[in-house]
Amino acid sequence: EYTDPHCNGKQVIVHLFEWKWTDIANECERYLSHKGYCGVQVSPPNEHTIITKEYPRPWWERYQPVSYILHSRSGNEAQFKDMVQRCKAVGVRIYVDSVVNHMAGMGRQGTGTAGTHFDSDAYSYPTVPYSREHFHDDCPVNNYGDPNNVRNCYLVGLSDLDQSKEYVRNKIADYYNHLIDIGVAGFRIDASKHMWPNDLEAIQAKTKNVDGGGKALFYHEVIDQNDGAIKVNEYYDLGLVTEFRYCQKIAWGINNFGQLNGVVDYGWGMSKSDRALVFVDNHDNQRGHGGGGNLLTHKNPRNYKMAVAFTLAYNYGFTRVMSSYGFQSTDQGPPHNADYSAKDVTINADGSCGNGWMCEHRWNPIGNMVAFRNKVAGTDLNNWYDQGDVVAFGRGNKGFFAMAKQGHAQLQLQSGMPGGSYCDLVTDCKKKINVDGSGRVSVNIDNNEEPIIAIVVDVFT
Ligand code: AAO
Repeated sequence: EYTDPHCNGKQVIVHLFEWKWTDIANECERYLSHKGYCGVQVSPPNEHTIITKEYPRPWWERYQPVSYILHSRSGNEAQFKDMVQRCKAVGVRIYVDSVVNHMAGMGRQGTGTAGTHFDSDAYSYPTVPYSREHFHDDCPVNNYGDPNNVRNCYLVGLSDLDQSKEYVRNKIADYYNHLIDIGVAGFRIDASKHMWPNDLEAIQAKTKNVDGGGKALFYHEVIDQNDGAIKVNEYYDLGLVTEFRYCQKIAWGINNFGQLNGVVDYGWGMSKSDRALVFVDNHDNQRGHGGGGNLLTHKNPRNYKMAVAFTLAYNYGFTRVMSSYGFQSTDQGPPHNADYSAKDVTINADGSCGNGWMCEHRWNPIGNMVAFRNKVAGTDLNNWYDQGDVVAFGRGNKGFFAMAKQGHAQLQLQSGMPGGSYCDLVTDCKKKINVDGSGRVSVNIDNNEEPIIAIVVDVFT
């Protein structure tokens, strides 16, 4: 695992995609801090375009910056500051999805969510300010085999900033430092693949230390599926890298348990564990927007729960859990009010969410596995077992995990754990599991929607 030094050993962040700042602050206090989540990846907080042309207020309007003013669909600067402080007060960090490769799409102009003006064809962003000399020439990214094309041209027509310019580096670093001053712990770097590592290194060098000392956590979005010129290891010195191949491997593995042993074998060139940001799906590929292939998402809940629970129990990478909203159209923005502001996240009596929010991060096989991953961090994988549709393994002498696609009665296995009666995390402790003095465990896995069991030290009945 990669242990972000600011997370006190906690191992999991959650992407609360398109949530408003007020709802995130509430979720930190009422749920995330109790479950041991390290932090939240929030949607881009900077001023962005207001798009109605192709679709009424698509989610992707937030990936077209107009300025670095902290006023977006999720709220204003005061609400953002309140969220950061309230989450931090309960030990939950905020990681900002930062869009610094580009500004708005060519052919767009008008005012952004903070009411400031822009005109992309004129390269006019007066609020930053950026003008023509701060952008690359307008060529399309159309050859992923050529690093110069990928990094010096326009991704899907988005006006491409030239981060080799000291002025541009300073503007981006100022944005990062403003957020660090507010108390943010790190950043997702959007479209990192489209920026030169040495430019990114120069920008990161200009950032302040975060509270608690040391640099912010930077994790870079680099889609590397072994089919382009740009490789994840080019970014290893800059922080973590998103490992998109894992999304496909875990989907295949859940469809064929025999493939789960050594699921991250390095034959696929996957990021080494201490640099990998690992996830089952993300906001793009859950809707076919990049990093494709056959994937598991909340739309296939039984297999998705097994995939995420396995990912949190396994010993690879620093993990990010996706938290979505229901959608029919792949362009559809968050559940919204008449003015297209995101609807409040409501919490039902059973702990699930209402108003169209999916809240996968609250499902027992996911939310309760965060404590498992935190407790077993640093331990090895042992007692691996996979026969037919059953997979099980231990983590040091701290934890034991098993899943069975058709359920399984009377499974006798070695857990590696001390004897005792343990709470099954997946049933939120309704099921107790005994480990005898020699570490043997006898489990019955029900053939239901969550055919999984997980036990961990310090969580006893
Ligand atoms: C919107 C409109 C556009 C319009 C544009 C500007 O959709 O028609 O031209 O505005 O006006 C998001 C949306 C975009 C949206 C954009 C701006 O997805 O549709 O454009 O906001 O509003 C590449 C990048 C990667 C990027 C991904 C979407 O490398 O960084 O495209 N992701 C991030 C964000 C994303 C956001 C942006 C970047 C822009 O997460 O939400 O876009 O800020 C290959 C390459 C990948 C490449 C994909 C693109 O992947 O390797 O690098 O990602 O193609 O589809 C297999 C292959 C794999 C391949 C994949 C394709 O898996 O193995 O190599 O298939 O799915």
